[in-house]
Amino acid sequence: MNGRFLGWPRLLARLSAMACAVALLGPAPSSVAQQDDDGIISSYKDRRNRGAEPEYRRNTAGDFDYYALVLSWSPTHCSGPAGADDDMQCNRQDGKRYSFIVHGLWPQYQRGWPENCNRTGSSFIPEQLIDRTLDIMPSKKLIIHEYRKHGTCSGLSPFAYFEFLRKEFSEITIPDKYNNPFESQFVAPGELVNDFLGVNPDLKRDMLAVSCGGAGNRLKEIHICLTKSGQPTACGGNENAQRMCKASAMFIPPARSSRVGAETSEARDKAMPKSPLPMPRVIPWGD
Ligand code: U2P
Repeated sequence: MNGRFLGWPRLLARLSAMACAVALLGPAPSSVAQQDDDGIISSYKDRRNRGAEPEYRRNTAGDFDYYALVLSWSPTHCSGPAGADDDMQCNRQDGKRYSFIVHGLWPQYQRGWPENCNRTGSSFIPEQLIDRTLDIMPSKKLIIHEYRKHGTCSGLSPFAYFEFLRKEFSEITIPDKYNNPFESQFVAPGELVNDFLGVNPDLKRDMLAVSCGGAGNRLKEIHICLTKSGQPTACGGNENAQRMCKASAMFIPPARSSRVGAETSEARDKAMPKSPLPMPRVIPWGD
């Protein structure tokens, strides 16, 4: 029989089968979540801290998948606008210089992360704990903020969290060329990862991620991923390549004790390797 001439009962049966198929297949392709430019599904991004995890898990102290130990390149922070308000780190009177400092130890879900968790016990950070953490996290405001936002989600007390953070940081060897360099450097993100792998035999390539940004693609941070007990482990979706540094070369400003005399274009020219290939365009920042 020709399909165009179905009897009423068969037509109704076909229509209801089609309705079931639509319900099972879900919404039309036009409403499927789109991948946006930083690599996160946009509908997921909007709810990454609110809805990415099931309700019972969300922002529950101690319930997360891995840690990111985040090391910040202090000279980049100090050469940006935030550095102007941060004399302890960026405008030292005692000549002390910072290179990689600890930004935080972040409990992460495979995608997204918990923050500001409720935990039993006080979240007050005693002054003496702040004072003895300043050598690796040189900002009182940062120490308090990081514990409230991330430390509470570790499930650890302030003492235990900062002790763990210090231990994990001390187990990472910083390659020599990133220890208080006097000169500007241009380094590809992959080269920085190789430098770390070279002096940290327990790390593998997928356990590290590099972020950059701002004028001349400055090195901002590296994430080193750890299990809950502090063993190096593969990073998760938060360190997805799309979200990290995509530049072919990063500008790494030198370590300085004060903002005065921020790197000049001559220093950058000196550091720029001579190559017949086009180099990244460096937009001067404050000189
Ligand atoms: O990226 C902007 C800020 O979001 C928080 N962040 C980012 C990525 C990630 O994987 N986990 C995470 O917590 C950081 O917030 P902060 O600790 O600085 O307040 C990051 O700086």
